[in-house]
Amino acid sequence: MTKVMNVAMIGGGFMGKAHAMAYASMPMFFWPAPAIPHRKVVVDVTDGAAEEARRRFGFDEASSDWRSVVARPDIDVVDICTPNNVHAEIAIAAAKAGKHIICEKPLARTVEEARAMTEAAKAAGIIHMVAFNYRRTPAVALAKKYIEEGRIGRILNFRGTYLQDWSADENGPLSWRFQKKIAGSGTVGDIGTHVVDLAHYLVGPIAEVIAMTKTYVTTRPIQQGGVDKLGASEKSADAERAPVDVDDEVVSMLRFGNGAIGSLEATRNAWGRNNFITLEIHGTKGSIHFNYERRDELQVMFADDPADARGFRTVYTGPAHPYGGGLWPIPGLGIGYSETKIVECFDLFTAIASGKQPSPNFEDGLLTELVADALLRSGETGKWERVE
Ligand code: 4PW
Repeated sequence: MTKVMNVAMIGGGFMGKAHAMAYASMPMFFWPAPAIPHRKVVVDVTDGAAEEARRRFGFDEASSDWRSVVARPDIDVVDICTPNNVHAEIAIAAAKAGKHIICEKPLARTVEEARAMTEAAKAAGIIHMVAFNYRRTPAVALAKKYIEEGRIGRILNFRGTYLQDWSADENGPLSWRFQKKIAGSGTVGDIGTHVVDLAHYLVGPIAEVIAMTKTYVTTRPIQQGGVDKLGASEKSADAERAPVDVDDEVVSMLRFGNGAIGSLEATRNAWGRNNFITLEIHGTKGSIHFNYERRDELQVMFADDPADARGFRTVYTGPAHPYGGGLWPIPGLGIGYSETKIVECFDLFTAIASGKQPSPNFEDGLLTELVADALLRSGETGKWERVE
């Protein structure tokens, strides 16, 4: 009989929605499932918000007290879907209580917090995961497979971008994502870290970076109401404004430990770009290109194709590709954001069932934080900074 495991989800906002859908759907896709996640308790900041999340997301119970919930003996997995400022405190308490943990990205606000979380998780011997979901897109996992098989040879260059426009409007409110004390950093932590995770997954550890960081919108209207809706939040040119103390954009060059070079750009101020994660990887025997806005597709070029047939071809991911057995039966039916979260959930419970750490786990999340820290430092110094 497949084991049922009780989940306590802390945070019932945007990520809570994505994770709750994954808990419900994962066994419908991946069967037999490694375990059946049971939506036991959802926690939010007030009793009212928690109760609303309970009804909406299908949990048995609601609570506004995460401390008592993570200590409950009937909870197997703690899922941290909160803003970044409480990741460390919740994760360390959950680890001490012996719970498996999935934590939304970035792992923490600072390297120090990420290190403390990693040490607590390792000391507790629990399974831990950071929710960098984009590497779970089947086309990205297929790129990884081609690279591991040597199909594009030795990697020479990685170009990664993550471009959005939801913060380009200067009257978008000063949500937690623009406050260093809550978010840790701006674009670098929020979306740049996704590119770092993809670079580490596909190429290997980044050893050194040089970066420019820039804050374009230096004050924003104070947010009315507590809910962060990214670009869909209400805008008000007349509201009182307060300073933004995080970066809007990062443009950088990378040196990888294995000798590859590359670049990373991330911004939330690029009008017309939505979830424009692009990867282009050049190797000695071919190239790979991926654009998340066309996430069913992987563009590949193999240099040993006959000269008259050389060029990028489009592979539509489906049953023949990573995770294909659990997802949809023919290529092109459509991979979405939800599917990446369902695959993430499958990998988490597979790790719990097997006792083998998944990737990215907290150690990988800490490495990503070290790169984020180097990018921010280089943005200040204008010099190459080592990832220490
Ligand atoms: O992690 C990212 C965010 O914080 C995301 O995947 C997209 O951009 C959605 O919200 C923000």
